[in-house]
Order: sequence, then structure tokens, then C-alpha cells
Amino acid sequence: MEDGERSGAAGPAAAGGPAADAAAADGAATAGPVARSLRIAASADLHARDSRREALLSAFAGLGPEIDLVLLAGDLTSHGTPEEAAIVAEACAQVEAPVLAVLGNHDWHQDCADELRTALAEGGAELLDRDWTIKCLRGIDVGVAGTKGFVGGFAGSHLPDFGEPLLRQVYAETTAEVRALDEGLRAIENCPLRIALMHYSPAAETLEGEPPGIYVFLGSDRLATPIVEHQPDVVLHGHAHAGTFRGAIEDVPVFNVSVEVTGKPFWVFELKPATATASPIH
Ligand SMILES: [Mn+2]
Repeated sequence: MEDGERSGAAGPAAAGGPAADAAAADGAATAGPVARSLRIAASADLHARDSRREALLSAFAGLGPEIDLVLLAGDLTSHGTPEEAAIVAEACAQVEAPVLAVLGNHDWHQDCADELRTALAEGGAELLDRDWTIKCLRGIDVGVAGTKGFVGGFAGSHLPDFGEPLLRQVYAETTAEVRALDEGLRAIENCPLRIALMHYSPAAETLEGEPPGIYVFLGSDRLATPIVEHQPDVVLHGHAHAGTFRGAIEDVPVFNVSVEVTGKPFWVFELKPATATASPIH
């Protein structure tokens, strides 16, 4: 772990710590409280496999030194094998910036998340699974709460917490995801820049374009509850390949960064700390 970096495994961030650290590191070079924008390259649904290896390597190699952070919103692999994760790791190893990732449903297909975590770490990519981390980037503490999310649906078509134990387990799984997101966002609440990263959608708006009958499998508005409470600067998700790029939960911008939606391997966001604005620049 580098200096100025904390993570969920190390316990909650000290109150006031991140902002103070950022000011100390950057104060001499900046005239005001708002430092330069950070450039964050985001992607989802890369679905790595052998036939996509060259394209993935090329896409990651194209991330230049101006990129401060890379965020991968799940479905890194096609079938959840460590071999496919190793392709992602090989691609990530080319990038100077930290790479943070959450898993998607495809990544769980072989039920070997630990092996995927290990494989990704070989390339320097850090998996956030019901977890959070704080990265000090150009003197600014950037907090990321990351989790896969899960199903459950949206207004008018919710999976209920009722009936067969198996269905209630599904409901409980989403409950655990919501709790983890809440805890993660609470842990990073003092960061000048706060991001929620997940695979499933917390908003129906970014699903528009998908058949309404499958919304229940594409996300859950229960995931929006901690977002409303903690108001992160931006929420990024994937999973809905035919969905819509831009949405919002109250005033919090939500972006579906699936490569099928953005039409490119990475979408670069310019995020201004402490101003709560997210400008998609290209
Ligand atoms: Mn998916």
C-alpha cells in the first residue's frame, strides 16, 4: 500500500484526514481550495476472452499519463475464468494510473472470485467487493466505494421480500449490497471526491433502451438509498448494454459506462473535487 492510501481493509478513514492531507500536498501549487480536475477513465462490460485480448491490450495501452484513475464497473470477463481475468490483468499492467474494479454477474459464472482477485492483482488492478478505498491522486484524496450490486427492480416492478426462501435469499443479497455501499460511502465521506462504482444499476433512467420486462434483473432502486443519503459526486455502473449513458439520482449524476453504451473502450470523465460536478469530456 502506498503512502496516502487507505482502504476498507485498513479501517475507516480518520475524520478530516483526507482533506487535510490533500491541502498539505497541493497547497503550495494552487491558489484556491479547488485543485485541478482529475481525469478518470471508466469502462464496463469489457468481457475479456482470448479473441478480445489484442483489442483490450490496445485499449488500455491508449490510456496516457493524463489519466489519473481507471475504474472498471464489472463484467471484466466473459465467463469468469482466471484465464480471462489474466487478460485484463495483462492490459492493466500497461497503465500507470491505479486501476479499481468491481465484479459483474459474468465474473461470478465460475464462482471463483478469489482467483479472479488474485489474477487481477498480478496486473496491479484492485478489486473492490463490498469495499472501499481512498487513493491520493495529484494531492487529492479520491474515495471509491465499490460493489457489484444486484437485482431487485424499480418502481412498479420490485422483487418482494416474500415467499420462497430462495427468493428471499435473492432479496437479502441485495440488502447486503446496499449495506456495503452505505458503509463504503460513509467511510469516504470526508474525501473531496467520492465515487460509487458498481455493476448493476441503481437507477432506472440509465436502463432506458432495455426491455422493461428485464429491468428487475438489471439493478435495483434499493441501491439508490445510500446514494441519496451520502450524495457521492458521481455513480458509475454497467451491465445494461442497451441502456442510456446519462441519468441521475436526485442531484447525483449516474453514468452507464458499458462499452456497448459509450461506443468506446473508455469514457474519460473530468471530475472537479469539492464542486460535485462531473463533466463527461469525451
Ligand atoms: Mn452484466
